[in-house]
Amino acid sequence: MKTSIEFQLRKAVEVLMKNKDGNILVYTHVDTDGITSRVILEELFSRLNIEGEFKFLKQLNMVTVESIPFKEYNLIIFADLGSGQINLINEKIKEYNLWNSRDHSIIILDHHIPAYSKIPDNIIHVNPWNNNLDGGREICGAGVAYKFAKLCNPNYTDLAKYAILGAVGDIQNLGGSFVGMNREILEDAKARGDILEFPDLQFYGKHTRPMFVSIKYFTDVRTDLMNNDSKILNFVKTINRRYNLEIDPREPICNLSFEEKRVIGSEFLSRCNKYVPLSWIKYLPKVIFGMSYEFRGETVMTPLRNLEEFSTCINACSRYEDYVTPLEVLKGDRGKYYSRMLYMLNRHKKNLFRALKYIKDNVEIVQRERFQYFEIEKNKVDEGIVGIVTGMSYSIEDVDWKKPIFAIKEKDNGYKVSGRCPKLLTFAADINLADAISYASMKVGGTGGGHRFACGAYIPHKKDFIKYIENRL
Ligand SMILES: [Mn+2]
Repeated sequence: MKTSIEFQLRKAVEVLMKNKDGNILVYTHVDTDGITSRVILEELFSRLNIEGEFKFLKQLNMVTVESIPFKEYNLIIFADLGSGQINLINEKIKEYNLWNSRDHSIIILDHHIPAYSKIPDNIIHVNPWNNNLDGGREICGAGVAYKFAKLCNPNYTDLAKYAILGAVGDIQNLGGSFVGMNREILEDAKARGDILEFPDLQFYGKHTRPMFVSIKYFTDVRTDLMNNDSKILNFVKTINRRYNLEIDPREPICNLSFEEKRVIGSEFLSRCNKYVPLSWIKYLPKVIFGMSYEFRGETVMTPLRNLEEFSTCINACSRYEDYVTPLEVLKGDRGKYYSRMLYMLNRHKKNLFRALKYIKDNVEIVQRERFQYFEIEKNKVDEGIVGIVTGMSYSIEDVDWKKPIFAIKEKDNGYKVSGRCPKLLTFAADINLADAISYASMKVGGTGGGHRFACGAYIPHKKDFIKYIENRL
């Protein structure tokens, strides 16, 4: 039965208020959801006149848990991380004799699948999965942080927009729009006039790319238009003639009228029909049409207007371990940090294209019955972008777009693995990459997890790893 996270949140607020004047340390994760969680909590603290130290934590594991100063703080908050490693935290609390301590508390505000652990009363664990809510779709880390802030003061709905950006970063709107608690949070942001929601095409780059480029790199369904400029131009020309329109394929999608988008979308849909198995056709509208989310306060045709593109800007920094730049831009900087973000975005795009070219030209795609994989040499492709590049590999002819794909990248001590799956396949087939990768990586002594459609792992050696993926997927 679904219950509410409110009860645990109330306890968390009580604990925060009790420790208002104590030493407080906040750890947040480093992706879009983690950084937006931090913005929400920093803003909350400043409004409540609470002093706190804030730190980013890329990964909580057996090594990094040692550096957490549990004894030195009255309250430690983990946001967008902690649930999966709750037993590590628990073990440390025991080791330091802080089990049920009155002077040391921990609050976890997370949405990742929790590890099971019997926890003492001084650990407050807020997580939708504990209430049978879907933490992959209904609320993200920043969403939990937002609910926490709103419980402190119901007028803080201006923070809702960050929670929605966090949810977009975690692709919680995979089905085309937001559901569950995300929907409520979205209504807060809309009521505030901060976020616009409207039906749109599901192509990437609606404010920053010419429309033909958005179509060119659409990989959720493989048609003859993929990577083919002249076919796309013909496609638009034919539509213009047939519907008596004057759509300019060099314009970004945001400049199309609703009617023009509808025509482009339905013509694209009927083209896709020819390329997908019969039983998948009914899922096509979901990958072509969906809701767009935009910050009303940002300028159109900039990379900050559309939330998906904003999240790319954050990744363009955070994937290279620069977390301060997106943090400052989120807090309003449009000077020094914003310029740096644009520079990083440009560099990021170049890196992605270089990495993709390397894979296209140098790497063999190994086909298995239900999936495919490739290996990346040690000094090729930055570790932070392996996952993104794995997803982009669907634009390579040799990659079978109807099967999941894994990339195995060699590191100094082991391998990083990323798995991706075409959107259409996640709707049409019962595929769970997170489950497969966490099983296979555990079998070889590593750790892994993620979502049904995107996953990652670190493994010490790759022997038999593929076999275990094969067994489980
Ligand atoms: Mn998250």
